[in-house]
Amino acid sequence: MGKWNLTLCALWLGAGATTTTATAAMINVAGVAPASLVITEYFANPIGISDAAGEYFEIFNTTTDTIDLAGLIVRDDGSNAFTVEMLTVAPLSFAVFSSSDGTSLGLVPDYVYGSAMTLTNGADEIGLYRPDDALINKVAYSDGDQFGAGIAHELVGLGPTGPVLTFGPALGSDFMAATATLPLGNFGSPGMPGSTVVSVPSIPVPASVWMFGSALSILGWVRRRARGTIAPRRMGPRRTGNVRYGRGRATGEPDGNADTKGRFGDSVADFAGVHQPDRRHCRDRNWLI
Ligand SMILES: [Ca+2]
Ligand SMILES: [Ca+2]
Repeated sequence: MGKWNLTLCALWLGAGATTTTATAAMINVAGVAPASLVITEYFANPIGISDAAGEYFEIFNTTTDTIDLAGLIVRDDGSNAFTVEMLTVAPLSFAVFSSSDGTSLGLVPDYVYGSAMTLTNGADEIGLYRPDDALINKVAYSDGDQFGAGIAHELVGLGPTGPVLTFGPALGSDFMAATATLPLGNFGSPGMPGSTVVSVPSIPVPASVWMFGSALSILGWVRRRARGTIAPRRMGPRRTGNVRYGRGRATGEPDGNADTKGRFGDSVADFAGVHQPDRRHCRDRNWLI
């Protein structure tokens, strides 16, 4: 087992080293390019609950890096504004910002901004800005429930680089009505694509993941082999019942052994009196030795 342990340790160390180099980088929002973050959904007018308990908007990280959002400024063109204190969003992943803890709609927001911002049911804006006030992405709409109360607005499509600037349905055709159901008769897909077509490149599985999986497979095989649950490879025919041995049939064991099936592990003596194979023959068939 020492050799196997050494081999597995080498694989593990190799996998770890590869993981370090293959892991996506962490970048701060202060250095992101426009459209690195895109607003993919907003919900301004929930039904069955107060606006304060149900408003939310969703963003998507279009890059292959994790983005540290600390310092991200979110504001409209009026006086609503807040700055994100601590949040990261994984590559090619969504993050949900909500005015509440999301309990009423059964969602778990990534960030709660409270009363710092409201999504007006009429005209309003949601803008994402870097700490230096450079625009990352912005939605400006003139009708907060263009598709009816209780229906969130979902971005129609998200391309490889994301839109430079996205507008609400009243100012363009970028958004459509959400169809996924939420509690209390609402519709939306917070934290999920919903009907939004996401066609950004996927992240390939790092080679380290494959290597680690292979190492685990090898380890499992070695452990099963050591426990004897994996039999040595047999060169002869598979035996599942009474064994045909030579021209006879092992139906009894004159030496008194109870096993009459001729299973793997039986000794040659089990067949004493029934048939007397020479050991070379047994070794060639790899059955009894
Ligand atoms: Ca509202
Ligand atoms: Ca969504």
